[in-house]
Amino acid sequence: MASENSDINAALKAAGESTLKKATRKAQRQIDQLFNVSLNIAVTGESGTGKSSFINAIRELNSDDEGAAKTGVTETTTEPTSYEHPTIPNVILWDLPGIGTPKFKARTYLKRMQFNRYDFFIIISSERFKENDIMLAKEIKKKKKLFYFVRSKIDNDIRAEEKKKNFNKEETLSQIKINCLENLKDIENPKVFLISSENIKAFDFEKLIETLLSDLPHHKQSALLQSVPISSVSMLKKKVKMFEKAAWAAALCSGVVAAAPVPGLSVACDASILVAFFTRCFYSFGLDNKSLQKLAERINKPELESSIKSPLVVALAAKSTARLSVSAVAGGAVLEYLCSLVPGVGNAAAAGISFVCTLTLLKNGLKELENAALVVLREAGLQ
Ligand SMILES: Nc1nc2c(ncn2[C@@H]2O[C@H](COP(=O)(O)OP(=O)(O)OP(=O)(O)O)[C@@H](O)[C@H]2O)c(=O)[nH]1
Ligand SMILES: [Mg+2]
Repeated sequence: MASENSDINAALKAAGESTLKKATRKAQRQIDQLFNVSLNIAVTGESGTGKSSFINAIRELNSDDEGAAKTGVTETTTEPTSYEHPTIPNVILWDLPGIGTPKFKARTYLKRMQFNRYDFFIIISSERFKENDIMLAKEIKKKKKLFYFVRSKIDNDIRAEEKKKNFNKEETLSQIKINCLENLKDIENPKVFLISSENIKAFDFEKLIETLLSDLPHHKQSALLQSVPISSVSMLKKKVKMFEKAAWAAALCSGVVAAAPVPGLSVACDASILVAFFTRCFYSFGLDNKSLQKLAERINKPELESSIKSPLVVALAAKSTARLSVSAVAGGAVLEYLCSLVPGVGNAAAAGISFVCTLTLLKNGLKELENAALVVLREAGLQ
């Protein structure tokens, strides 16, 4: 009984709540947010500026991959097209048609695009920002929505400048940014990011994500963070921290404080939550087969996948759920392996183990996935 109580106390402490009922509710809310909060990203700008390419790059798809946005073709659609993130389906990128002629009022445009459904707008230009971009930004501001300017195709600028004598990359980038800011002087504190969709992880990509993370409401931050490509160790650490913070909630939701049944505790909550939790980490860290194969091709290291020795990665890959949900059927191999991470737990008895044990199991598993992702980053030269 004493150990049962100390287990409940540990759960209450982790939740910062006074009763198990409140703690469980909080945990359920947190897990629901982690898995299901929607994030709608609007990408707009003139034709040919690289909207579709940017969307594909964020989704880590090549333009000829299945489900990728078509690039290099002038699209005639006047409607927004939505693209679900391939592994984090609650994140949707919207490819908006260009604003068109200056006569076409920004206000009408936003109304037609149903501006209210977007969490923020990315306004892309591949040269100077023009009147349309500025009008649009002003109108978005009036609607109290967030907007960011992306100056695209930076790789092209660098390539062109590289040929010149006295080329200095930082100076070139700084000059491009100064020019953008000059174009946007009618906008108060414009946020401008220099991006290449050919090499999404370079230039200002990380700054863009950091800015978004600091501007977005808390519950939206985790959707963004889960879905973005990992460009550095510090980005990976941010992802790890997010999952670490949610681990107590996953432990509690898995119903491990079963010794003291809680009225209102959802019966749907069981060990499959643990598998769903790790499956999210697995995709978010880019450890799934598709992501690894793509990266292996890009960096020309066909042996990349075999450099990952983690049994947890192997077990999660074998489960190979194309889609995941909280109700995902618990993968036996995954659970069995997870249990082996905590001494004394034995084989797949996850449903019967304590809160403290489950939390340890989650943290150990998370550490293993982090280490696997670090190997990938090192192989990709992104350390
Ligand atoms: N080098 C380089 N080329 C890019 C980049 N982004 C886009 N492009 C190229 O620019 C062309 C236009 O890109 P899209 O992504 O189709 O542009 P879009 O804004 O979607 O164009 P519309 O759909 O017609 O409005 C394509 O040939 C892309 O390959 C980039 O960051 N670097
Ligand atoms: Mg397009």
